[in-house]
Amino acid sequence: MADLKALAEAIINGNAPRARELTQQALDEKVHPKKIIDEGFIAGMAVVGDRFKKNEFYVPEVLIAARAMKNSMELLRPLLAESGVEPVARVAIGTVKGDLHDIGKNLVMMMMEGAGFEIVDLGVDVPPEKFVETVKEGKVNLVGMSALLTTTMPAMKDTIEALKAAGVRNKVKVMIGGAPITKSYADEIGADGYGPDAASAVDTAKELLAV
Ligand code: B1M
Repeated sequence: MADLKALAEAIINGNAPRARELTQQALDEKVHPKKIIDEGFIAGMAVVGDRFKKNEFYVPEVLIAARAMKNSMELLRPLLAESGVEPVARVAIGTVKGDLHDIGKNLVMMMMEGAGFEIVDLGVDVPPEKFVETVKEGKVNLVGMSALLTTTMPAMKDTIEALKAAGVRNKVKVMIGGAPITKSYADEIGADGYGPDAASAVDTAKELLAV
C-alpha cells in the first residue's frame, strides 16, 4: 500500500531514488496527486524547514532534500493540470539588479515549492522593469526579492517604487530577504514582509497571502 509517511521520510533524508519509487507506487495505486503532495512532499519539506530553522540541518541537507522532492515532482507535474490541482499561490522571485548571488534565492524557491507554491524564477540581476512586467501579467500573488550586497539593497526600494509608478504595487505582496536585509529595512522601503531564512520565508509568504 502507498506509504506517504515513508515518502516524506525519504525526502527528509534526501533519498531521491526511494522518494521517486514511493511516488510512482502511490500513483500506480491511484492516490490523488494532491494527497501525494500534501502528505508526502509538503509534510517532508516542512520537517526539513523546521530542522533548518533550528540549525539541525544546514544548506547542503536542504538542497539534497529539495532535489529529492523535485525529482519526484517530475512524475506528478503532467498529472497536476488534468487533475485540477491548484498551487497554494504563485510567487515570482529574483535577485535584484546588480546582484549575482543566487544560492539563497534558490533555497527560498525550493522551500516554497516544497510548501505548494508555484514559482516563477526571474533569475539574477533582475531590473525593476522585469519585476513590473511580471506583475503586470497578473499571474503572481507575491514578488520576492533577494539581495546579498549592501550596494544592491537600494535596488529593492527602486523596484517597489517602480511597482508604485506602474500602478501595480497593490496587486501583489512584496517580500524581501538576503544576508544584509533586516526587518527594519523591509519596513523602511515599504515591503510587506521579510524572511531571515528560507524556512521563515515560507511562513512569511503564507501569512502575507493568508494561505
Ligand atoms: Co559574494 N559577497 N561577491 N559571491 N559572496 C558575499 C555576500 C560577501 C558578504 C563576502 C564578504 O565579503 N565577506 C560580500 C558582500 C559584502 C557586502 O555587501 N557587505 C560579497 C562580495 C563583496 C562579492 C563581490 C562584490 C566580490 C567581488 O567580485 N569583489 C561579487 C559580487 C558579484 C555580484 O553579485 N555582482 C561576489 C561574487 C560572489 C560569487 C559569484 C563568487 C559567489 C555567488 C555564487 C552564487 O550565488 N551563485 C559569492 C558567494 C558564494 C558569497 C558568499 C561566500 C556566500 C553567499 C551565499 O550563498 N550564502 C558570501 C559570504 C558569506 O555569506 N559567507 C558573499 C549562502 C546562502 C544560503 O545564504 O544568500 O544569505 P543567503 O540566503 C539565506 C538568507 O539570506 C535568506 O534565505 C537564505 C537561506 O536561509 N534569503 C531570503 C535569501 N534571499 C531571500 C529572499 C527572501 C527571503 C529570504 O524573500 C524573497
